[in-house]
Amino acid sequence: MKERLEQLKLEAIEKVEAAANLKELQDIKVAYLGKKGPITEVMRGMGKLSAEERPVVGQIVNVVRAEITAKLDEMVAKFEQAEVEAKLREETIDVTLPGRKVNTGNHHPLTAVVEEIEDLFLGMGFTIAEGPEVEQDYYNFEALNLPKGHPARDMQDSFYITEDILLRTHTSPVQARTMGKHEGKGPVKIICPGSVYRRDSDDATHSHQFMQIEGLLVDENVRMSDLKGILETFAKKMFGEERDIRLRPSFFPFTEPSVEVDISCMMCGGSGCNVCKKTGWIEILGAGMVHPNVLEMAGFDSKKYTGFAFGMGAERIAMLKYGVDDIRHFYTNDTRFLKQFGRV
Ligand code: 2NL
Repeated sequence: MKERLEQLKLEAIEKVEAAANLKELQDIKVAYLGKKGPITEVMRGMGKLSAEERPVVGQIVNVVRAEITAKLDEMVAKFEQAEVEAKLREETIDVTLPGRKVNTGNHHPLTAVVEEIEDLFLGMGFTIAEGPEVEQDYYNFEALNLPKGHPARDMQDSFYITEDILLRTHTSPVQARTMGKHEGKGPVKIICPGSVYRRDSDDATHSHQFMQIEGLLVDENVRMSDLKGILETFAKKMFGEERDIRLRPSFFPFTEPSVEVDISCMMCGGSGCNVCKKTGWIEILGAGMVHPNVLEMAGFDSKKYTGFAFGMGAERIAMLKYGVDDIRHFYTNDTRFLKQFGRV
């Protein structure tokens, strides 16, 4: 019996040493030390032994069990250690690898320019007013001293929806509506940015849809010199402190007198180049004193109140500021163009 136990022990230890993984070790444990294993069987047969033999064999069984268990534990620990090491190797992070760049968007250049202009006028005490893009004929034309039959409201030039409703051709109707809300009391001091629509063929300098920014100041004692001061500040802030402005006589139905406003060329400083067509000056906007008819139709007493107004195309300002040579770039969404304006 003693030999049988020694034999079993050697056999078990040999198998434990040859085991390839934790699962095999578990199987060996069950096979040799389990209830149905050979060692348990030997113990069951101990009843047949004599009283002298019993403790001797019992002792041997305990030693054999202890030795097999020790060997098993040793091997389990070895496999577990190997498993941890493999896992660590697999999950190594190389912190020196370069990071992956996140694609970030940026403002559309037109949005950036409109916001810059808004901020500038907000800083001078103006507020921002908005209104509908689908507008009534009355606010788009009539209230701006453009009565029926006026050449500027030709069907050819506007997108009409019904006889009485059209896509606004300028943002002036927003100003007419805002003045109306003031019930004849000043001051009104607003800028109106927004999309406008004109039935026109698109080319490098014309777009059937564009962004207009208009400004309006109505109060007692508003004079042309106030307009000039505001526009000079705008020009310098937008195109550089070295800029000068000049006003040339012009005509708009809603202002009298009307002017065209030029800035000294920011390319050549005024000496003459291709951008300013050798004149030293670049036109940036139109303006004037609000026509008395417009004030009266909006409910203001034109003997008591005067006002100035101006209007500019945001695309034109952006083109001059960033040297863009074709207005269509703003609307064709070529990312090669748009990406150049990150963080403006
Ligand atoms: C231009 C010129 C201009 C105005 C817009 C205006 C508005 C009211 C009353 C009087 Cl409610 N005037 N707006 C005045 C002068 C010029 O725009 O070239 N825009 C692109």
